[in-house]
Amino acid sequence: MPLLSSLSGELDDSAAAVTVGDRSVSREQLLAAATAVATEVAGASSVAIDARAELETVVAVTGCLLAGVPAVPVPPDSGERERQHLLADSGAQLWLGAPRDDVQVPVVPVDARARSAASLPAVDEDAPALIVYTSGTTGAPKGVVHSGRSVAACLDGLASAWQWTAEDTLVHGLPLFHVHGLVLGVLGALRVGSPLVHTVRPTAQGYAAAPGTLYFGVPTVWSRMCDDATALQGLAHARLLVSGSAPLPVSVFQTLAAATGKAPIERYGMTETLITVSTRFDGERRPGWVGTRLDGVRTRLRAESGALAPHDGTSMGQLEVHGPTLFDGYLNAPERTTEVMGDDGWFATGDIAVIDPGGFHRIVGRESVDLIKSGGYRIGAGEVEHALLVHPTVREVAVVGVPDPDLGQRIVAYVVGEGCDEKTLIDFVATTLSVHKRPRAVRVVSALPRNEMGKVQKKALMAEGGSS
Ligand code: MCA
Ligand code: AMP
Repeated sequence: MPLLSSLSGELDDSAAAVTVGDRSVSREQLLAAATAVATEVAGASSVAIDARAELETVVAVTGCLLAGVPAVPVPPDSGERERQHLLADSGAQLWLGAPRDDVQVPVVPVDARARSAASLPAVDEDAPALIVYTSGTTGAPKGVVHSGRSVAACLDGLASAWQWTAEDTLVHGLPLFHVHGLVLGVLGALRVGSPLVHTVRPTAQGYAAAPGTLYFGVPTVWSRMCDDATALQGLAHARLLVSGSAPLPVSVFQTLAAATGKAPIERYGMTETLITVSTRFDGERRPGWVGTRLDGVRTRLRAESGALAPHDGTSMGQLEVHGPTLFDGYLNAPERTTEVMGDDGWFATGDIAVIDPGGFHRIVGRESVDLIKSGGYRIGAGEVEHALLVHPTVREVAVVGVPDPDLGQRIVAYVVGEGCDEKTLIDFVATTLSVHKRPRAVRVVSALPRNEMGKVQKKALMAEGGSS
């Protein structure tokens, strides 16, 4: 079934289908406004969207999908350098959003009240539909290309695992420029037909005030919720509390379960693979474990020796995944795609996992210390290091993610240089890259710890940073 097949035919105009903050549209209004966007963007090779937490972002993405034009969501907190990279690398021909001084391509304003009934040609479900930028261990963010077919496969797998139907109301406030908030949180609701309430920011108070049945959050959101007894009471009508994008601490799982009577659902995925593993509505929910394969997905473990590791619940290996939810490749970087995609169609996730004989998965950690997960955001250490090295006071730098009870990991930069000022350097990263990529702390040191080969010993820095 085409990705947006549920958004056609006779649509309900009496009920709010999508609410963002205090503004709503019905399904019929969304289709009319998105069709207006589709007619504007038709024929473009790709289109950038200023992906603010606003109704217009939902309309813009839907319009691009209806037109069969790849949508490139741009983080609204991105600094100029990162934004320019996304625009240049994606080759976006239009900018959907408010004009910006640094955006040179033609601007198309998006109006959630616009109405068009133009008939649109059928979309090729195998063609690129979304290009989502995500960080690697080094270099600038890479464009992850997904077709309508991979997105639909993921959403159908989740709907089946969670018994997610049009009777559910989905609540979340996650960013609309990543897979979690945009693909699951917007396209999922549109495909399943459930109303969406987006709280603009994923705060405990916002979630508590929005009566829904299905709530999405990253672990930081659930951990903050657990610190707010009143907010927890607001989840009384929830059917499912879903956590993903980073490991959910066992203590948070247990507090949520005890306070709400509902053990959270955990699911695991990546921008490149979409969601591949999840606990099921009618299945076991085990703290610290992320569940079983979604429909059509296969998984296996690759031991350090290169052989496959057994699924015995204790043997560790790098998790490899195969199935219909996988991306088509990195945009303009076939060599990077080859590094992670084998000829046999298996994708190497870079996550270390164990699988038990019943097919339950536990994510043990990441293979590389250079991919940091902070508040559910994926941040490449190399990208932040590169940004800092441009600053005139910095001579050497090493960026690490140190354990953090709220964010999972927090970004700490160790710098060697002359006249380095912590606040100046943090602000410098925030304005160059994205606000969420700035270090929480900068430690000025006389030298970085290196091994005899001259390589920086990041594990030593992580241990030191975690204890201070
Ligand atoms: C933050 N602040 C700072 C600094 N860092 N101020 C000074 N220096 C810093 N270094 C400010 C912030 O701007 C904010 O200010 C305030 O401090 C609190 O910041 P923070 O602790 O970061 O909280 P937050 O802004 O509320 O963010 C936490 C968050 C956020 C809401 C959980 O991290 C978030 O939205 N995460 C979701 C990421 C996500 O969707 N990932 C999915 C990737 P002020 O309050 O004034 O603004 S997709 C994926 O992973 C796969 C597919 C999957 O499995 O889902
Ligand atoms: P991203 O590309 O932002 O989608 O981040 C993907 C990474 O997030 C994965 O490779 C994992 O390291 C991590 N991740 C996502 N979901 C989970 C989860 N439920 N438990 C542990 N790690 C997770």
